[in-house]
Amino acid sequence: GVNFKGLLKRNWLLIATVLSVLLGISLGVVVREYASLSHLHKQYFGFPGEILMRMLKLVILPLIISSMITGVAALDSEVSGKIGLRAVVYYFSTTIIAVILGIILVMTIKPGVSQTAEHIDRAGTTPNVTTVDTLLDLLRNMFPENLVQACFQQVRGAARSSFSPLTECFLSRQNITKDYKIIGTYSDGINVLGLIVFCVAFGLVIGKMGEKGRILLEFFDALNEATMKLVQIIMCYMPIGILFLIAAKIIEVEDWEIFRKMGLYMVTVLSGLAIHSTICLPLIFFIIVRKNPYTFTLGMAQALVTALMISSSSATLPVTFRCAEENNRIDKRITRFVLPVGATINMDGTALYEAVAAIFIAQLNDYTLDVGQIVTISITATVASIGAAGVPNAGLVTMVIVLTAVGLPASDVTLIVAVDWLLDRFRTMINVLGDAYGASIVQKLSKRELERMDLTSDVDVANP
Ligand code: DAS
Repeated sequence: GVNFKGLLKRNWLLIATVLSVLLGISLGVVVREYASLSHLHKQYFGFPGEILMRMLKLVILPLIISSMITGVAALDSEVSGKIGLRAVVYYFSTTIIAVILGIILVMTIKPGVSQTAEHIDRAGTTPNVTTVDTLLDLLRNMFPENLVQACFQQVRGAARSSFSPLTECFLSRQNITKDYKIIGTYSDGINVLGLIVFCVAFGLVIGKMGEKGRILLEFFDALNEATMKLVQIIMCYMPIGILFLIAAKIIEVEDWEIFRKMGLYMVTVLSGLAIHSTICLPLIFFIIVRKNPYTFTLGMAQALVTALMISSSSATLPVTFRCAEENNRIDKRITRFVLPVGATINMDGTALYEAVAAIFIAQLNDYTLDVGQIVTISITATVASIGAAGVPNAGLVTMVIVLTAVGLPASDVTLIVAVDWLLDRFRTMINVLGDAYGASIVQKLSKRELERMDLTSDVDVANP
């Protein structure tokens, strides 16, 4: 028979988290109905959740640095090159599949055809961001000019001047500070992409240094272990944080009516995400890894719930690590290398969402798209998803690129802002799931290299 006690013991955190989500929702509904809280009190109410977010964000920096450096240094440069290439191929192909799926769905369901844009409020003016700008920005971010600065929020003049009144308005509505960088991969003030590029280079060099490099490697390895221990402690606080996070959100939302108006659009996005995560990704996983994909998804449950609650791939990263390594037993040499990169550039959910939203807006405007424009949408949606940081609502902001590329009024992102807080959660969840599947697939494809390394290396730093 099933050992219920054992099951309960092993999954207590997951069970507690799911319960706290349900409890949080009910608490939110009750407080909303029976108590009228002032703005200040609403803020106090969300405070325990705020602390959770702060703790998760806190560990991002040491986690990314230590895991990337040890991840790369533990492999030899030839092997890490191969693994990196495999990861990138996986990221690209799954993102494109997600985009195509989104396009097919939005063209069949046609959520925007029955209603016109006039029915939904619009405001703002057209900003001016081109695909080239985005790509250049992405490259610039890869090469930070100052390592310390890359760990802080940093806004470059050039990018700043391309902010439009709309983006400004959007940012203030989302309570994002005015200086927040729109395009690129800044995640809560950390230039994640820049750090990743630096750590890869640094790790490669350390790996080649032999005995002398060993001290550094052991240092970062210890840092990594210590950080993961901290994560374990933070996770114990998670149920409480999440309870108040979701309750506060429910109390705060002003316009529930909009969900009825935007129903079909939301159904399109959500069914796309559902199909991608329950059919497309599992199929690819099964073909390559030959294991039950749903057991794998279940192993990621804690990370998925976290992503759903906090809408940020970067802040979920610590939990993603734990689930991938502890529950799904993915090799640390792979996760350390593949997960941080995935959380930054691999966003299937975001790409799908961007394609659907762009075509939805075209439909609202009675704007017929030709084949060339649809291809443009698929390419720019992919670029926009790579460029989006792993923070809440990032995908909505990079939407502007997709819209301007096909000549739609970029200000029309305001049409979909109101429901974004909900869609954001779900697409972030799919982003995280895609990263995890990716790590497992890359591990399977790199089996031979990993086995060869096990034979040759005397002491295994990654898996002591
Ligand atoms: N919420 C972001 C993430 O962390 C991306 C997005 O806004 O689409 O994955």
